[in-house]
Amino acid sequence: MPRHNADIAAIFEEIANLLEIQGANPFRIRAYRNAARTIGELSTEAYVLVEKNEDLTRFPGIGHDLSAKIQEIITTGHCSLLDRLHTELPPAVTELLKVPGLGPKRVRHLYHDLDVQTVEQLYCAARDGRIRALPGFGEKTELSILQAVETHADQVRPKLAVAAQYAEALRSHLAGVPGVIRVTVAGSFRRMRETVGDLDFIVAATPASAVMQHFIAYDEVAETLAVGTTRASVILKCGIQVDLRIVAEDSYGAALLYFTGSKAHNIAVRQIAQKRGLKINEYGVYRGKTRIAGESEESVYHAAGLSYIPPELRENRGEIAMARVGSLPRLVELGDLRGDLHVHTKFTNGHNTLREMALAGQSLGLEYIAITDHSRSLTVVRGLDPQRLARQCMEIEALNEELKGITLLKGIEVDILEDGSLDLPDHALAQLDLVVGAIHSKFELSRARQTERVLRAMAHPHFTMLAHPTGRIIQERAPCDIDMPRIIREAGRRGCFLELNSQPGRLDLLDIYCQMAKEEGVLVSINSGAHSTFEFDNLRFGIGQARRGWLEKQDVLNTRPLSELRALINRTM
Ligand code: DGT
Ligand code: CA
Ligand code: CA
Repeated sequence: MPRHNADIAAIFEEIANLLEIQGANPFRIRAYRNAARTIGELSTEAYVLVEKNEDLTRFPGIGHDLSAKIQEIITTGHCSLLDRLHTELPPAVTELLKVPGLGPKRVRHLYHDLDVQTVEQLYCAARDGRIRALPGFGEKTELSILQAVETHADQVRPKLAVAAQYAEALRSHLAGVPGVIRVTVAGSFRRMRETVGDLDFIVAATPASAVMQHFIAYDEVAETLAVGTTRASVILKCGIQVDLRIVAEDSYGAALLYFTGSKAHNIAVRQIAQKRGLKINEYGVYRGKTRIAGESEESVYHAAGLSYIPPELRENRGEIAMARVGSLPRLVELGDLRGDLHVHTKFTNGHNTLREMALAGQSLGLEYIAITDHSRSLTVVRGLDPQRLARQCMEIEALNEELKGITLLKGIEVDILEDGSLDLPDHALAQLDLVVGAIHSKFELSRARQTERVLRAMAHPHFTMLAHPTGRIIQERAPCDIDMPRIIREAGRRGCFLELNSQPGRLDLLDIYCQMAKEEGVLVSINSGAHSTFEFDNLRFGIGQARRGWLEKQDVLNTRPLSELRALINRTM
């Protein structure tokens, strides 16, 4: 069983952490962190690339040494460097780094001075007052460690895109078992929540099928928590729990509906059915003892007098009332997208050339992509100054002359500076088809100042779209404190747009704000923010978030054909 990208990234990340705790050379540590990021963001599995004999060193930050390590992990499942580090430091110490406020230096002290190796030991040491005496800690730090450990427990939900790697592999494993008729990953995964607690598999199989044995014997299973004839729970090696339910074919719909949830949605549907004298459970819909529905989800909803409700809407946020009167939205689909309005290239921190990105977009069936590299104040990625931007524009024009079937739009992801001004002069912005503004610094400003900052940027006559509007990174950085309802209204007034960035760690605009944008008539652009040709694939996660936000095709800017798009982004103010 080959290792997934998320596994490889996790190994590199762990190496970086262990090296950091050991006080190794910072360049060496950074090399592993960069490699973890590169591999983690690839949407094509590295083992597929290796099978095709693709040269991994063409990815930035992957030299011969790291490429060899990737191959080692793929073929053996191990990394000898990590194995060696584990003999020098207990693996659990890296867990300590996840506790907010603990960096490698502090972890080094905790380990060497107090022999603290696990989060539990950390908790005990803090509670016993042993930590305050360590150099660089003190009583206040001890208290905040105690509080951090107490809240640490709910930080472990994997991101949807990470869960997807494991879910899809296990899904095809089970689908190949003789006697298996259908397999669906239900639960929050099917509802496309941005993180998932566990994976809920529903399998329809013939009575003779050995699907349960195949599930337990799956070689990514680390531990079996419970196993019966129709249900089981296991923990995968990556730490994700999987619950399995095996059902008869004629109960498949009822089981799927039940285990897709959400719980609040299920309860509300059941109450409606009760008023019609019906009982719904995971086996079907019953009037008295007679089963009247259950083979498909549609049949269950119809029995309750509801139209079919797509999984992403099943959060009891008003979808049931709409299904009753048959006026649910027709949610946007991946195939509706005509273009992508946020794409990076080698000019800054992207991995591919303009041409490579254009061809990749075209092969996905896109009609246009906007090139939006970073602006100069982001020096770490060599952000564009006016001269380099002008050069990029010339290259884009030349490519547009040459390429058929795909159009590159000239854009920029311009930094919104602390005072709300844009990071490039007007004459540089004026030559562009669109200006995507984004915050990459000063996330901690007060609500009033942060809101003013963005409003001022949007008031700029060349401003087209606000990228990843809240700035949150899942489990890393909270959304910045900003008056989103006001930003959304102002975008509507000024004819600006909001991005829904599809990167798995962003998924920003958040679903609730998508709904708000829709109500205000502000179009949302579902963009990949791709840094390589492989990241266009992330658009499906952006689509998931948009669907959770009730967006329809007409609510999404980049479902428009190019000619209509041009009219919309051409601000005449
Ligand atoms: P997660 O795993 O925390 O991301 O969220 P879910 O929604 O996948 O929750 P999970 O795995 O606990 O259960 C899967 C579905 O099973 C859930 O969405 C609804 C259904 N379910 C679980 N427990 C109950 C329950 O006590 N009552 C009802 N009505 N449904 C339940
Ligand atoms: Ca679940
Ligand atoms: Ca579950």
